[in-house]
Amino acid sequence: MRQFILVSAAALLPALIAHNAAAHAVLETPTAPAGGYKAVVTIPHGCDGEPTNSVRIDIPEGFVSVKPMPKAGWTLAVEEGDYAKSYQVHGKAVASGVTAVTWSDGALPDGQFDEFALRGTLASVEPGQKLFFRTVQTCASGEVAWIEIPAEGQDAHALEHPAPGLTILAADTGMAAHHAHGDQATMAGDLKITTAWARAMLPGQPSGGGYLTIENTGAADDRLLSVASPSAGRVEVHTMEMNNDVMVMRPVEGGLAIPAGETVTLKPGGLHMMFMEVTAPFKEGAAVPVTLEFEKAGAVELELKVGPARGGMPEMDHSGHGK
Ligand SMILES: [Cu+2]
Repeated sequence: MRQFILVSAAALLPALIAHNAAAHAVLETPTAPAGGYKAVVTIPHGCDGEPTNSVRIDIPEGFVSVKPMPKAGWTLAVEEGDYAKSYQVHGKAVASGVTAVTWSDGALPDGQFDEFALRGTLASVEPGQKLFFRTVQTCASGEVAWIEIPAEGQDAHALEHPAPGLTILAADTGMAAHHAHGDQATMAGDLKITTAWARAMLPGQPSGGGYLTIENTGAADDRLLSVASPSAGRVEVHTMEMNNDVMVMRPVEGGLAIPAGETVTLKPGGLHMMFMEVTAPFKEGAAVPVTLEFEKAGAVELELKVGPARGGMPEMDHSGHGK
């Protein structure tokens, strides 16, 4: 039987977890790596039954060179200004641009939803960082302001009108760049394991995430059968997918295939190890020992260096690695 796990906001990636998508203004795509991004904010209902006449979205710092999409039946207005700093976009410095967009003179009935879109570039953002698109919808006699921002570690469910949030994902190019500055490998038969790290856990977070890259340099398929750690009562390998704005994690059943000649990457926002029944929350700078049990390569022991709770992986010195 398939097991589905709906993650609470306090779990692995607190930022990724969406609220009730039917009731809140949300981003259609709530996770993205640095680079080009299309922000689509969904307005789910009116103000206390009244139709929505205008929608204003504040552009968060770090989302630059923004262009709004015009909508038939709505008047489009943009506000421009200086950014908090200068960004490099395609080799050029960009220091100002669109800071807010308003679509007005429209009439979106309470019983219907609509989407308001912007394109731009996510610049100078770090994996794990959150950007909030404060959104205010105005009706004839009231407004709904989706402008609340969760405090560090706070569950977004606790907010009545959370601002639509975007979580920055690690880019593959970032991983490659990291390898280039000296990530050493743990070898086990034909398997080469690199970039082994875990995220520091926030107070109250029930489970922790761990990541690594496994390259099968041999001619035979292998399989990661299980993971164990003295730091956790149970460790599972999970897949992670967005499904209607809700992050769904599922245990990988029957082991994780490591096909001959291929590389399998566990990283934030995708495949990951999940540490449950954790004895003490992972602290940045510490190491989490793990034993990986492979079908062919056998048992492999290594340590995951603990990086920040948010943001990218740690700088690794690998002094604690077996080789
Ligand atoms: Cu998980």
